[in-house]
Amino acid sequence: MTQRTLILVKPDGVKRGLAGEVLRRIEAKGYTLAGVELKQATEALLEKHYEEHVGKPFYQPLVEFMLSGPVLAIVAEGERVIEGFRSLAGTTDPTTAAPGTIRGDLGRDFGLKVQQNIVHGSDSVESAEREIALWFPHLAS
Ligand SMILES: Nc1nc2c(ncn2[C@@H]2O[C@H](COP(=O)(O)OP(=O)(O)O)[C@@H](O)[C@H]2O)c(=O)[nH]1
Ligand SMILES: [Mg+2]
Repeated sequence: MTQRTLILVKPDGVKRGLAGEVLRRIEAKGYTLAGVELKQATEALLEKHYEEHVGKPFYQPLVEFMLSGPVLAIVAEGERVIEGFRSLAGTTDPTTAAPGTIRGDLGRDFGLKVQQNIVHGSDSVESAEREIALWFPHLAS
């Protein structure tokens, strides 16, 4: 099933110069780039993007972190790319994410209120559609 997913290189990844490394891993896996744009998020956009986390203890720190600099927004395409990119990214906590994954290889804990884990990837077909429409309205299906 050919899918599209929304990937973000978060502000920590962009600041650390890892945007190219993330793109390299997406392309090396064989996925196609359908959209790539450096963007400054807004609070309104993040509230929609992270709607399932509104009200959680890490929500405000997460929003502040995501506003702390530009993100590289990417739409990648391919067979089962949604779960494929989640697998490339690794689990949420970068300290224990498996080596070989983006978060496991490049992320670590800095003792901050929110985990800075370099990338976001949509977690389902529904989230991917919703998130692509938010970040790339012209690519929405
Ligand atoms: N400090 C802290 N940050 C979290 C926690 N859970 C999630 N986050 C942050 O919030 C983002 C969104 O959470 P979630 O959707 O559950 O994880 P993801 O899908 O793996 O990115 C994560 O990528 C982390 O940056 C947590 O328990 N503690
Ligand atoms: Mg998530």
